[in-house]
Amino acid sequence: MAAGKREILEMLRELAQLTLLEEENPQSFRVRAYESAEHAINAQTAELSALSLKELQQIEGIGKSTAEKIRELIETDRVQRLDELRAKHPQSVVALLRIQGLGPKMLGRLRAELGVQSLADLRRVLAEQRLRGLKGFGEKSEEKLRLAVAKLEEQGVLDRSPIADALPLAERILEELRAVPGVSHAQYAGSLRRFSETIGDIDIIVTASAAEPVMQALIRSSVVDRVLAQGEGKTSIVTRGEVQVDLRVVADHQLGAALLYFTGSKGHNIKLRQRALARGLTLNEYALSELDSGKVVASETEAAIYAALGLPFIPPVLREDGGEIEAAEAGRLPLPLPALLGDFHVHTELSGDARSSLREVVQSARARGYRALAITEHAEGTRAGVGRAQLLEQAAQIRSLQAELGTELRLLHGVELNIGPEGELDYDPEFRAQFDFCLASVHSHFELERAAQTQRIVRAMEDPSVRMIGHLAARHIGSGPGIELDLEAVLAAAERTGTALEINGSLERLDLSVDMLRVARQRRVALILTSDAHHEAELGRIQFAALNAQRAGVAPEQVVNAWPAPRMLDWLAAKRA
Ligand code: DGT
Ligand code: CA
Ligand code: CA
Ligand code: ZN
Repeated sequence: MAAGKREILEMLRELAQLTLLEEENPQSFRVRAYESAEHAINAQTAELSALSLKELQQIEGIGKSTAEKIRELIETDRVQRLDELRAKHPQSVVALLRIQGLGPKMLGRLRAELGVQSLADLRRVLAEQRLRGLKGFGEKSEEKLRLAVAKLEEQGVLDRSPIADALPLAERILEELRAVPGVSHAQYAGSLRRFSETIGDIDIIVTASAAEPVMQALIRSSVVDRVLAQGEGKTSIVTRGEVQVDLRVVADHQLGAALLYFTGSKGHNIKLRQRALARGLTLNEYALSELDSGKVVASETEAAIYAALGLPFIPPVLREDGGEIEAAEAGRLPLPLPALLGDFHVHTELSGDARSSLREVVQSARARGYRALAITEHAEGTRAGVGRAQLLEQAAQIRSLQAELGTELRLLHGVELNIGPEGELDYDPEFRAQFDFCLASVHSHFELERAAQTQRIVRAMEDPSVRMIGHLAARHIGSGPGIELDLEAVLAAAERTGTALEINGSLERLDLSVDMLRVARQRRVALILTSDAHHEAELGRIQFAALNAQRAGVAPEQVVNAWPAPRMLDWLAAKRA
């Protein structure tokens, strides 16, 4: 099968990453070229395999050498340059780029001078204190790196995949498996379906008329590095990115039981089995059956199995240690959020790192049925930030768009301010006061200590322009552990100042985290779900924020964009307390 858009995008992404390692220079011209080609290809709607070398080069953002590689991929299904780079930079090295403060340059030196080729090697040279002996390194930089590794270890993410990597990978494999003749259903289970932040391995359940072709399709997938195990109706592989995938193929009538079993969690399963036994039933991955006769009571859907156990359907995101079963029995399961009516953290192409036009973003918001939308570019303090003149121009554009739209969708001209180390904000108070909606977020100085971090956030909340704090912990799941905070003090300040806290739906962030939300839901603090979209198609990420809120048991009453439109619009229009 000829390479399509997805394969081309993957190739460009991998080329950018490996070239970064090769050249050891974050400013590399070639890395930039691959990244801009990725954006250019992403925006294409034409059938790419039909484009000639010349036509590819005519696309803005694609140069000759990149166009050649795209044709090479289309024609031969591989790219020589990529194979060379893969041979020189194994996945175990690429994975080290996740460590905060370990850039391509430093990594290059660790490899050349200390032979570091994997996380295990890095741990060893840190333990042996060998970094401090290198020219230009000292005890301090060694200590910093040790801390970064320890923090990731503490989060338990070093040998797990961040959900931002695992989810798209799983979706892609599902798409390939759904195309296999005879497949009636394909879905992921396990920790991914429970929406865990990090994923040990990906579990996939498929129903099909025959198992063999499905297992063959997985083994032949271009994501596969090696096959780990094969058995009757099950196959495990490891991807080139070192992620394990467990596939099980079952019959249609077993789908519910298989999904229930392999979604887990283990604690949830154990409690369910005990409950079954107490009713003279037995539950396994094939069915819920009568203990004595073996007669099947339910197996086709999860809902039927729960019902036979005297329970309502328990959403996967709530299946944890078993406490949710008692809650379900008592009718105390958290309610799902109603339809969301607005998004208050969205970038357009004016921000240096975003790609859709204002009109495209607005169109997408209308299609989602939103009643309010805040456009919030990065403020001038970040690299991708926007200056005053451009923001004023945008304000005028938004006003005229609003006139076209009428009252169907309320547009807010907003901005995402940066919180400086002392809580200082971009522009000046008068300029900030002109915006309809300001959020403020931490994008730098992650290393400050807890008291200073708490202080800077509280200061930002005290500014009269700030309505919401963006991604409070400022973490990147799997790479940046985020800032230390006195959460209670921050929540108290949020209550006192009436500042809302964001639940950021970007899979890299999911911030506030579930753990923080469980504390925040005890307080009178307003929460706002956002997509932090950098492309119109990313507005849908707000659903990930909703899953996080649901996991934490956040009540709809606490969520501004889950309120009825008039109440939400009133809150937006209100002057700060
Ligand atoms: P992970 O992969 O570490 O992120 O977490 P899970 O929950 O996906 O765990 P995994 O892949 O080992 O197993 C998937 C599900 O299968 C798990 O959530 C529950 C079920 N399961 C696996 N092994 C056992 C077991 O020994 N006992 C029970 N009751 N359930 C199991
Ligand atoms: Ca798993
Ligand atoms: Ca598994
Ligand atoms: Zn943002």
